Amino acid sequence: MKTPFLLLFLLFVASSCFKEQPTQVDGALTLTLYIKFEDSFLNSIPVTIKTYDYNSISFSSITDSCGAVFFENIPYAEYLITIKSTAIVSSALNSNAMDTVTVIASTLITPTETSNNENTITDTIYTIASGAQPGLKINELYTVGPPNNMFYYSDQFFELYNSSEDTVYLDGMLFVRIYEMLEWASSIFQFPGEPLTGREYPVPPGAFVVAAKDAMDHTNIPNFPLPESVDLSHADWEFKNSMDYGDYDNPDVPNIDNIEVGCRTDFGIGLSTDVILITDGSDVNYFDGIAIESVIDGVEYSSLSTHLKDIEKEVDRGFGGVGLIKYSGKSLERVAVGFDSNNSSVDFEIIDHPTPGYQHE
Ligand SMILES: [Ca+2]
Ligand SMILES: [Ca+2]
Ligand SMILES: [Ca+2]
Ligand SMILES: [Ca+2]
Repeated sequence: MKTPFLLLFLLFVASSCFKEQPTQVDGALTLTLYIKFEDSFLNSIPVTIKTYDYNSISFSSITDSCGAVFFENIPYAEYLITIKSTAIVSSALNSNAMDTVTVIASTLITPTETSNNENTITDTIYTIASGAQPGLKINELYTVGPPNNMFYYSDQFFELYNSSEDTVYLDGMLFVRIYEMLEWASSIFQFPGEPLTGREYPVPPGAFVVAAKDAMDHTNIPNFPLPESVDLSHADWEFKNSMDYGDYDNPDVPNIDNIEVGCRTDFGIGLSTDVILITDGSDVNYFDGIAIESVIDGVEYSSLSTHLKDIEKEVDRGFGGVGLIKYSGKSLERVAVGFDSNNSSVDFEIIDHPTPGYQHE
């Protein structure tokens, strides 16, 4: 009857050796992380750290009232810090108010031999609003129409930009115009191809995509000169409702088509106030609203500073375009190409002339 006890004893020694080995060999690490969003430290935020150096060990903790989280005596290794949590942050529109947003972070921390002798690391992790991470962005919205006295605005277009390091695919993606909040879409057009899995319509990193309402040269319409309009005859895409027989169709430019049952009009774009989304197309059932998980980017704009938001703050914390004037020929573009903090109040500026396919200076 001695053997089982010996076996258990040996198992115990073996397992405890295995657990202790990493710290004995490479030393221990103490990690102190301060978690911030913009200027504020975030309390009560779960933080997970994970290393692949020792069979995927992970640790989790929650920030204290100072926004700090501590990991003591963990194996000396490189750690991936991940955060995804709702947080109460200062409102983008009213300095006296607070908003609830989802904040995210994903950062690698690598201890270096020069860190210091005690193997302690103190660092600050800056979270961003979910939706602000690199990806396909609505980079420019040209909505107001050119200077003219005929109420002409068919030269509207959107410009997308891929700010990520990966090719993205437009297959099956949606352009959605929102009437009020995600539950109420008022125009919904779809790129051809299979959502999520299609690979027909690539957008390489750093590439622009111009989606015109009508892909024609709007500066050169017979008997209707609009020199301050824009030539969109070489746009990458055009909105074309196949049930709207009067909707212009450039045969050389592929179409983004309406999917709303019974809709027979072109994609609707408000001149000086609206909400425009691009989604991954995984939710095409618009009757019960647009699933927020499917939203890739969303921009709200309004010419009026007193405007009340028409989209959830998880999509856009603010709105751009204050001061936009109808038929002024001006455009709304991100302050720097692809720059997105999920707050269009600071992400966008009004520019004097549209810049389809490139970023303004
Ligand atoms: Ca059209
Ligand atoms: Ca066409
Ligand atoms: Ca965004
Ligand atoms: Ca542009």
